[in-house]
Amino acid sequence: MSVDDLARFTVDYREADPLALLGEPGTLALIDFGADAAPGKPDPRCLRVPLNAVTRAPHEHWRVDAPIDSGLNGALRWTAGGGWMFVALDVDEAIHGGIEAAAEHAYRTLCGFVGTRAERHFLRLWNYLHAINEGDGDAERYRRFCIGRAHVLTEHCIDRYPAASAIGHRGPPGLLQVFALCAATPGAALENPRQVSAWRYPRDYGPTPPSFARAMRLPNDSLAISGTAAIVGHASRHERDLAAQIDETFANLDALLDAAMLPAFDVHSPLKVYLRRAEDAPVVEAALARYLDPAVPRLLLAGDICRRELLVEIDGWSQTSR
Ligand code: 3EB
Repeated sequence: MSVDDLARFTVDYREADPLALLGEPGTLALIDFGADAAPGKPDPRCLRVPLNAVTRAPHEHWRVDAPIDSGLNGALRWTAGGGWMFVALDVDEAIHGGIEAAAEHAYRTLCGFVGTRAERHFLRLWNYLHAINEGDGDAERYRRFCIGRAHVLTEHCIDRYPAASAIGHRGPPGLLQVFALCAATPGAALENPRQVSAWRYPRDYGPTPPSFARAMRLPNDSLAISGTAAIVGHASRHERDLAAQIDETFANLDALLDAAMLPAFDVHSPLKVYLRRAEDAPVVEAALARYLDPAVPRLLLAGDICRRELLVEIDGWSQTSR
């Protein structure tokens, strides 16, 4: 498939009734947020992310201008249309014997399935794991997750990493959720000039560096932005200083937009802001009001950042109108 054959793809936060959203033509995915162990809806387009919204809780609506196919493949759910694909998997660590093996299983399942599809290019991945900072040093669960993920990506010879986020949830213990946006044409990864590429982090941060790109230029020219925090070079800055971490995070986001030659975030740039401490919401919202146009859609979620000293992380999209 060539880029010109891809349908329009957009992501929005929507307050509407979920049934109405599912009824809209071209609904590729409908994501809602809540750490209570609500049973997933059987519709493969529906995904419950196990993070509580700190303020309002809209739905995240992925849409393409094309008819949708969907299905279940064991525990894996997928929907596809117009050259785009949503694929998601919830894994129970207890069945696999820990986070590292669960990450391997999740990535092996996803890579195996995606490799059979026309939409075989991973563009953007989300990883939500329980108790991400539990364990000390190289036993920390995030580091074990990185080992399992990297193992499978190496096996599948995926060395051009997609954009990603990895956040700790406080939902069901042992739940590892991984989901992705894929497409029939590849994107172009983009790194942040203020940051060392994550896959080149030195040994201090774990035995296997994290496998992700700072951002991915989608084939429709939108930018998928990875989880971005107060990391400069490879080092965390402003330990436990919320206001300074937010400033540094926006310096990183600005540098990324500059590198992508994109203007400031606007109404088409839905952002997620992950807060380690939900009670920081008022301070964070005030800071967001200083940095962002009021039209920028933002969703504050309670979640843990993969380094203990970090209090806030932001990911999101800068979308063209295509
Ligand atoms: C960082 O910059 C913060 O392991 O997939 C951000 C985005 C982070 C993605 C991942 C981790 C991941 O290193 C953490």
